[in-house]
Amino acid sequence: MVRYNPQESEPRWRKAWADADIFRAGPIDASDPRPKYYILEMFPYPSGRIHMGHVRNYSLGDVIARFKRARGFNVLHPMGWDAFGLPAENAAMERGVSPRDWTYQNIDAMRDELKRLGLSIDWSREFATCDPEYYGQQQAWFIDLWKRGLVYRREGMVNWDPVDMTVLANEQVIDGRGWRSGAVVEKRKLNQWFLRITDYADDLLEGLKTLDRWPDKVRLMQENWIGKSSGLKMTWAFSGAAPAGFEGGIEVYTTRPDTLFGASFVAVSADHPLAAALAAADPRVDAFVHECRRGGTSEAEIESAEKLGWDTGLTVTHPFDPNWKVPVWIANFVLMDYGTGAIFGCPAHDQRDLDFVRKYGLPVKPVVLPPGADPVAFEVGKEAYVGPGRIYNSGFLDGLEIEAAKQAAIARIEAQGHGQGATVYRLRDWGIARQRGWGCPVPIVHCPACGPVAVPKDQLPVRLPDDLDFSRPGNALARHPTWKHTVCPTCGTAAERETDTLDTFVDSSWYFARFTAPDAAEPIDRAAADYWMPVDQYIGGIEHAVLHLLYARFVTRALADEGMLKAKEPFTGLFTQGMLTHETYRRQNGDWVEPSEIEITAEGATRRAILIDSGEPVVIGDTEKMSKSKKNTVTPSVIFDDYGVDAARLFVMSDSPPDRDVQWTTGGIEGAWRFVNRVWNEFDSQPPGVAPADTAADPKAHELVRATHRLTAAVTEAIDGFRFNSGIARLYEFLNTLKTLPAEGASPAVLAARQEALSTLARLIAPFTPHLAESCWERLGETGLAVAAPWPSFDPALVARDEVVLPVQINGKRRAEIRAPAGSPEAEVEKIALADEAVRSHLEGVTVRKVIVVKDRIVNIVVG
Ligand code: ANZ
Ligand code: ZN
Repeated sequence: MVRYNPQESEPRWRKAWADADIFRAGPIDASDPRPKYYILEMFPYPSGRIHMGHVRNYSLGDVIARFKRARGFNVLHPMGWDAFGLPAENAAMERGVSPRDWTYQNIDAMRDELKRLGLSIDWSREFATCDPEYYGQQQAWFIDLWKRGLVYRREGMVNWDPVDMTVLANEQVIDGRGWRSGAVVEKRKLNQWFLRITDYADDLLEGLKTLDRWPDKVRLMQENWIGKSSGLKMTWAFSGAAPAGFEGGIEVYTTRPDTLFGASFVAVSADHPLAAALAAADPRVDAFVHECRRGGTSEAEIESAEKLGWDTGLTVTHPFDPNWKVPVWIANFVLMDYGTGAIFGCPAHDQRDLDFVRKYGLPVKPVVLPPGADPVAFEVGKEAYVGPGRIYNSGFLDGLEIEAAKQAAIARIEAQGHGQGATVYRLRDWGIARQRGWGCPVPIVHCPACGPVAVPKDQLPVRLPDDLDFSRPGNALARHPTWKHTVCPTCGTAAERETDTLDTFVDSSWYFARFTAPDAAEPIDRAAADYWMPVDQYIGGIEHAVLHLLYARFVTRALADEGMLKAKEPFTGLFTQGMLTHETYRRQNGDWVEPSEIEITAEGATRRAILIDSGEPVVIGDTEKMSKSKKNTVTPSVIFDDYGVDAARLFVMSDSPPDRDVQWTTGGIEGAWRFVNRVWNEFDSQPPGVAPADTAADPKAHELVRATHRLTAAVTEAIDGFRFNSGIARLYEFLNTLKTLPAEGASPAVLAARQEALSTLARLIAPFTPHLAESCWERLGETGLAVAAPWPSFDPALVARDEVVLPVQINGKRRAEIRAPAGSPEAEVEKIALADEAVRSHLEGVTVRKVIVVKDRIVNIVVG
C-alpha cells in the first residue's frame, strides 16, 4: 500500500484554488443562466482558535457549497466575524491589551485555521462587525428605524451590580450574583433603547408557517417565544375609596375568565404604578418593593424565586357579585411587562397562585370539576387542577365546558363595560442597548434643547475612540474624558453623545444581507440583496433557535419595509447541526485531564487508562459535549498535522447524521485516515491511459458500471437530503466493490469500467475530502476538479435493479404473472403477489393456507 501524503498535497491544492479564485461568487449578471444558491453558516465569534465544533459546522456548509457549485449553481458562500462583545473586554481587563488588537489578532489566527480547512469560501467578502465600515452602516439603518418609530427609549429594568457599580448583561449574572464581584444583583430602572419587535409579533408568527425547510422544533420554540394568547383585559373597581390616581380601578389580564368565580385575590407587580404610589406613602411598602427587586431580570429567575406578597389592605369588588370584596396584594411573581402587570389569582387552577395562597393563608375555591369527579368531595391539595372539566360553584357559568365558559364570561364583562376580549403576546420589545465600551455606538446625541437627535448620516460612522480604558469594570465609553462631548447637529449647542452601545445580536441580525454587497455605500445594495437573498441554506447551532434567529427575521422585515430589500424571511432553509462529544478523564484527585495526556491500556469491559507521564490510573468518565472546563477537547491543528484536513472533515461527517451529536474517538479518525489511503491506492494502482472499451459485453465490467451509477444516485440523494453520513457509508461500500476488481490483471473492459468508476468517485468525494479528490483527479490525468468538473450524472436505467417475471400458481394452476426486482426477499414477493389484481380475483371467498416463494422463479399459493 502506498501512503497518501496530505502534508504535501493539501497546501498545494489550497494554493491552486486561491490562485484560480474559483470560490468568488459570480457577479449579478442577467445573462448568467445559472440559478443562485446562497449557503451560510453562522459566523464565528473570534475567540482565538477554532475548535472541532467549527470544523464540523463549516465542513457541513462546505459540502453543500461544493456540491451546488458542481451542479451548476452560482454559489455565494461568505465568511465574517461576529466581533463585538464581552470576551474582548474581559481579555482587555485581565491582560491590559486593547479589545480591538485582541479581536483582530484572533481573527487573523482563526482565518488561517479556517483557510487550512480548505473551505470553498469567497474571502473577498469578509468583514468583521467591529469594522467601522460595517457598524457605520448599522448606525445608518438604526437612524432610519428610529425615524420610523421602531426604535424608542423608555425606562427598562437592568441587572445592576452594586459592588462593581455597573450594569451586567444577563449572561454575567450567575445564580443571582455578579460574575466578578459575587454581589447579589439588583434590578434597576434605567433609560433603555428598544426595538419595537412586538409590532411584528403576528407577522413573525404567521411567517413561521412558510418555513417548511426549518426544523419543526425551532419553529415551535419561536412560536412559544412569541407566545400569542387570547383572553380578557378587565378592570376591578375599588370597593372603598380608591387611592389617588387609581379611581378607574385595576386592570388585569387573564386567559382564564372561566375561573372568575374562583378568584381569591388581585395582585399587582412590584413595579406597577399602584405599588409605586403605595411605596411613596409607606416605607414598609417601599422596603417590600425593594426586596422584590433582588435577583436577576430573566423570566427563569423570576419563576423560580420564592413567592413574596404584601397585603395592601385595599379591596376590589368582584364583577359578578357586588357584595364580594377581593383583597389587593403586591406580588413578586407578577411581571410588569406582560399583559397589564396585574392579575386576579385563582389558586385552585393555577400553581403559582396556589403556592402564593398556601403561604399567605388565602382561600382556595375550585370552580372546574374534573370529568367524573364528585362535586362535593373534590378538593385541591398541593397541586392546582389545570385539566379539562365543567364549571361549578360559579353562578351563571355552572355546567359549561371551559371554552364555552370563557366566552360567556367575556360576553358578560363586555356587556357590563368592565373589559374586553384581548390578544396578548409574551414577546417583549427588544432591549438593544448595553452599557459597554466594545460595541457599536448608538448614533444619537442628547441635546439639552432638542432632546435626542440622530447623528446626520454624512457624519457616520460614529467611531469608537482608540484609547478606551478597559482596566476597570463598567462602561469604558461613558467614562472616556472627551469622546461624548460634541455639539447638537440641529441647533449647535453643546451636547453629549449617547454612550450606550448596541447588543451584539443587532450586529448579527443583518450581516447575511450585507454579505451580498459588503462594500456598498448603503447598508444594503438593493439589487445584490434581491438577487442573493434569502439565504437558501443556513447552518448553525440549536442554541440560536430563538434569539438570533428571531431577531434576524424581525430586522429583515423591518429593513424590507424600509425598502432596502425584498425578502422578508432571511433564511428559507435552516439546519441545526449536532455537537461534538468526547469521553472525559479525571485524575484520582478529581482534576480533569486532556485526552492527549492519557493512554488507554485495556479495551472492552475492563477498559482502563493511565496518565502517560506518571502511569497514574485515570478515571474514565461519561462522554460529554467537548468543553474547555472538562478538558475533553481535541485540537484541530494537531489532528490536521497527524491525519490531514480531509480525514478530519470526513470523520466529523461520517459517524452520525449531521443533526446528531458525533463522538470523537481515536478509532474514528483512524478509520477515516484508512479510508483516505484506500481511496488513494485505488487511483494509484490504475494504469495511465486506459482506453474506453465496450463494458456492456463483459458481465463484471457491466456490474461495476451499474454499481457506479447506483453510487452516484445514492450520494446525490444523500447530500440533497442532508444525510451526509449515509452518503459516506455508500462510498465506503463502493471501495469494497472496487477492491474485488483490481486493476492488476483486469480485462480491458474491466479497466475501462474502473476508469469510469474512479472518475466518478473523485467527483463524489470532492465535497467531503476536496484535497484528496483533486489528487485523485490529477492521477487520472485530469486537471482542476473544483475549477471545472461537473457533478457526475447517472442513468436511471442502470440504477434500477433488473426486474424478473414470476408466474403465480394457485393450487397448482397458473393464474397470473407478477414483476418484482431481481433478488427481492420472499416476504416482499409474497406481498406483491397478494396485492395483484388477477391474483386477488382468484382468492375471493377462499382462505389462503400457504404461500411458497421460490426466489426469482415462481410463487405458489395454496388455498382451501
Ligand atoms: C386568572 C387565572 C386563573 C389565570 C387560572 C391562569 C389560571 P399565559 O397563558 O402564559 O399567557 N398573568 C397575567 N399577566 C401576568 C403577569 N404580568 N405576570 C404574571 N402572571 C400573569 O398566562 C396568562 C395567565 O398568567 C393569566 O391568566 C394570569 O393568570 C397570569 F386558573 O388569570 B390567569
Ligand atoms: Zn439641539
